[in-house]
Amino acid sequence: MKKTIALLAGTAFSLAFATSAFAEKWDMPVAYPASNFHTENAVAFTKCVADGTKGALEIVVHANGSLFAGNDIKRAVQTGQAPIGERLLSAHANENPLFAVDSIPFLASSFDASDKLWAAAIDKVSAALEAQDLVYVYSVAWPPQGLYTKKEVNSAADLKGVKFRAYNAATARIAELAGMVPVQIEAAELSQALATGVADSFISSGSTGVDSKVWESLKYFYDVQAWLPRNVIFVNKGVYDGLDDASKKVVMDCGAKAAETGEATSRELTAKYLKELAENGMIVGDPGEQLKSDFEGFGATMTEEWLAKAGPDGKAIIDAYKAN
Ligand code: PCA
Repeated sequence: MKKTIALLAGTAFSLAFATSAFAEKWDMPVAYPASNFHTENAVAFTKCVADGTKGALEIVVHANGSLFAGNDIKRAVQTGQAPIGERLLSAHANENPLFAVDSIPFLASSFDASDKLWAAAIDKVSAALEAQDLVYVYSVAWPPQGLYTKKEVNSAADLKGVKFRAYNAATARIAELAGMVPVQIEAAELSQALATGVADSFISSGSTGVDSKVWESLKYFYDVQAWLPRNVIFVNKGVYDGLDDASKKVVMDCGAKAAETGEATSRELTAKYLKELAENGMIVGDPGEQLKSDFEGFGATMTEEWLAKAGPDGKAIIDAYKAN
């Protein structure tokens, strides 16, 4: 009996300690599955923060749009419903064209170019986020974007009338330029959309193709390498301002580390994902000359359109990018 009481007392003590060890707990909604490299990287970020704050700040990642659907995450963090979150920023280009600087076809189509472009854009993008009560923590680029189709495609003309899954305004615009029919679908619903014929084509990375096992519905992947969109991690400004200086520094230092390790992983996995698509029966290869030049034409049109929308800030970013 005595022993039981001692044991119970011990459990109560450790429970009390465990709950008081974390002075603050943040839920972190993300849109992609737990096994996705961005999500794994976000979890590593949360460990870094827990370690750095000696347990004073616990961040819990909620994968696959389970807490908020992808398209709702940014608003949830802006309004304080979630203190921190990860979102594909270009999906919010309707709020500010600067958010889509990473999704202009063929402007920056390698990791090195993507880094250069982001370095040119980051101050203005951060300021735009700050104006929406969001504090930028870090971002990681997806692998280069290619075209998934059911049938062989040699030119944009072959895409006419195809139902196309878009994930942002830029992908919807490409669909429009190619005479396809765009439908906006989150990655979490992609497998379902392909299986039920809601979409027969999309543009994304090998990463999302593997996550969604697209070989179950589609046959071809054309490695167009059109751009590298970014997931951005941000904190609600009021919540961030409420942290003490030491904790703020931990969050930012861990963010800088996550940006680095996340990109290293993204680079390293790019070829592996394409191999996995091929191993599962997909035909993976470069786009033919005509398809490539058709896409480059869309890129030229969309660069003009973006510059017209993004005004002097957009031009300053592109000029700085090209000057380096
Ligand atoms: N995967 C995400 C965005 C870019 C990518 O490679 C998606 O398809 O939703």
